[in-house]
Amino acid sequence: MSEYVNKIYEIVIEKDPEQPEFHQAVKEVLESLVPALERHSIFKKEKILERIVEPERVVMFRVPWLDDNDDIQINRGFRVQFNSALGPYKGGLRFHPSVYLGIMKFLGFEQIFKNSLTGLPMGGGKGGSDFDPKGKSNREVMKFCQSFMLELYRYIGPNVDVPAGDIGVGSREIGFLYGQYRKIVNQNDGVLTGKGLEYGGSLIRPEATGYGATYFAEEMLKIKGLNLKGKICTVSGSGNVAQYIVEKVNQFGGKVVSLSDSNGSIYDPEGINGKKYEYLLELKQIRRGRIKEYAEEFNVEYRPNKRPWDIKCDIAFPSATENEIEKADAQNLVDNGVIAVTEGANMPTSLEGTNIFLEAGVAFGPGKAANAGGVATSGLEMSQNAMRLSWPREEVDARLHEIMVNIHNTTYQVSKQYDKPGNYVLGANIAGFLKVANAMIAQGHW
Ligand code: NDP
Ligand code: 2IT
Repeated sequence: MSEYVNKIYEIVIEKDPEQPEFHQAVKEVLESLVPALERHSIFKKEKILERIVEPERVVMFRVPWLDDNDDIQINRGFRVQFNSALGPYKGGLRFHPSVYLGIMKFLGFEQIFKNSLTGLPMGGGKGGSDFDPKGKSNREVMKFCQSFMLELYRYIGPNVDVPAGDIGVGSREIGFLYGQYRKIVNQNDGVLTGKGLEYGGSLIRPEATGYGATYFAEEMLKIKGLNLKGKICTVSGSGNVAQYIVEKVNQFGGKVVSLSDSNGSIYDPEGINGKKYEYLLELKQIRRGRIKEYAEEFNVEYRPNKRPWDIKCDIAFPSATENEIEKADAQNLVDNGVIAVTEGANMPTSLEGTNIFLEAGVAFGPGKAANAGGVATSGLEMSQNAMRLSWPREEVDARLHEIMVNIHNTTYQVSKQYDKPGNYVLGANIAGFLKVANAMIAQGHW
């Protein structure tokens, strides 16, 4: 069976040789699926792998906008509608200069299995642009979002495709995008998630990815007879996901000692909490400043161009971007006695890094399981919009918690069924895949 899987992988590389991030995401999933394909011969016969690695549809478009000097700027926009077997395409929009088709496809591919794991009826998709919001005025960001939506609106809809945020797309951008969508279609149908509370957003959606990743970490620790209390945690990134991991880890009695951005990291051995945490939220959410300012304000170590992975910790939460834990970083973490690694970001660990964690017996929560709380709560936002009501904070949080516990238990059970107890990579890939594959078979060849 592994020969068959290798053949599929070679075809993927041959078709799009310039998309290494997509190859990496496919490789990880395919390798995990080998034992499942041996148990279920129908998937090969139905050519599920050949079908699942090919997006159902890819839209690429020009995004022209006027900057503050009245110069015309041109960016490229994308929406990859990867798989709709389980429901409307669902997944975030990323605005970052590194965005190209290969990044969009890796994220869309991951999203298929992640959304499947949530148990909610959502297919997988992803979109975005190579636009860089950094250093742009509010007005420029609005102009860009309006132009982006002027094209995207044709391809989305509450029963078709429901985008949300990701890197560079937060509540400000979702507001501008939704305002433009409504203006064009004259419908208040909630087509984006992550909306503001005043116009159809859900309580807890901003916090959901970070809270969910922390709930997932707590469940992995529980299996080992441990919990987060008193644990030293390193977190990378300092955006939406990282911020709410810090809050939840503090609530569970752990201590977060690092954060980072694309310029460097900070090390605060006393923990990022209390007034320092409030400062962080203001710095990042309102002033849009750099993490270096935290180090200056509180007189802690700033480490230019350095990731946090050489800092001794019990739990690591990579929550910035893909491949931020490479082989040497993973080895550092293991050598320093890390117990668990929970991926807040999408594919932050390289394949070599992942193997180092798995071989060392580290509890390793892959992104498609550990960070699924964000999209799950987006699913809850869709439900509330459809019913035209809003649930209280406690109710959304309780549902999020229940979903994360279920994802943990499902992935753990599947890892046991396949004789690799505690291998959450295998568990998440097989569990996520089986549901999608069965739904594809049931709906015929298309
Ligand atoms: P934000 O834009 O809010 O924050 C991103 C953070 O990561 C910033 O601190 C940013 O630093 C840093 N970062 C981004 N790119 C790089 C890079 N190339 N190198 C180093 N640091 C980088 O995004 P989110 O917090 O929403 O997303 C973080 C990760 O979580 C992404 O992988 C995303 O796909 C994933 N994710 C997000 C979900 C969500 O609901 N938002 C849900 C599930 C996963 P800087 O400011 O310098 O760019
Ligand atoms: O990667 C992700 O799961 C997200 N960026 C969130 C997607 C969503 O639709 O909420």
